[in-house]
Amino acid sequence: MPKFAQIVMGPAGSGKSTYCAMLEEHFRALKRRCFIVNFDPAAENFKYSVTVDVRELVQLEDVMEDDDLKFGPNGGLIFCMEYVMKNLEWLRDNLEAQDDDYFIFDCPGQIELYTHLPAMKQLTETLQSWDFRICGVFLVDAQFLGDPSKFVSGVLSSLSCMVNLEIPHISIMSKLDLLPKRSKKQIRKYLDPDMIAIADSEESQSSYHSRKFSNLTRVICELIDDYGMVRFLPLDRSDEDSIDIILQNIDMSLQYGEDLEVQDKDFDQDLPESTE
Ligand SMILES: Nc1nc2c(ncn2[C@@H]2O[C@H](COP(=O)(O)OP(=O)(O)OP(=O)(O)O)[C@@H](O)[C@H]2O)c(=O)[nH]1
Ligand SMILES: [Mg+2]
Repeated sequence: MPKFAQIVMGPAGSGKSTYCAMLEEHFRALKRRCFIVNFDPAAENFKYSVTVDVRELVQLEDVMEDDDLKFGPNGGLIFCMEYVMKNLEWLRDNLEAQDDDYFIFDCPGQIELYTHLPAMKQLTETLQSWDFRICGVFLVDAQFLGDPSKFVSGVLSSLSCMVNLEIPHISIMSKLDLLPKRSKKQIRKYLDPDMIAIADSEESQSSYHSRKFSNLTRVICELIDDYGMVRFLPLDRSDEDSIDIILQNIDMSLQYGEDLEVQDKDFDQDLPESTE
């Protein structure tokens, strides 16, 4: 039987850990089981129950206090992640020790991990080699997506993660509950965006002092539009349906439940024919 993993990624403070806590609650309501892996060596407080904790292997604080290493917080985190990659059998032992098969990885917020460093790619490839079906879940804070130029950079960060990891990928616009009602309505146009209209909008045109950059934005928007690869799912803490829709989309990418259906079908075939 395959195992399943959501790899929860995104910039610092985008709401990754809060999303994991919301999922835990939602799974409980659905009477489904999931295990959350804290994959952030710098994390301190948790709003969910941690089943596997990477800090048992390596902690950012120890790395920064080490007189030989002398790392600052960012270099220290990269060191930690490289250390984890060299010790993946630790992860394997800890995942195998659990008696269920659905894991959620709460990852650190250093954006370079998702764009060009090898650690996340190594993680996802290794999980796949252990028979995991995985889905990348990339969160971007809605408050930073509200105007065209910021939106383009949010889209590009999510895209660059998708291209780097080459796994099924879901982009989430998080913290919608923090937006005032009027902005909430406005931001909906960014969920399934018409990139060309966004590039040509007055708002976009007037946000650049230089024609060169507004033209560049248009070309980038056209490219994104051609590939049709960007769609954000909204995450609104005040709306229970939003987490449900997100989970349904992820389940579909993971093909979660299909094996169960096959088993049910096999079981049905074994039943004696109805005598009605
Ligand atoms: N209102 C609201 N606040 C949120 C939401 N998601 C996160 N926050 C708040 O935003 C802050 C950062 O959230 P985290 O979940 O810790 O973000 P993170 O992406 O895990 O952060 P790092 O791990 O440090 O990169 C916290 O104060 C959260 O309470 C949300 O959906 N709605
Ligand atoms: Mg976090």
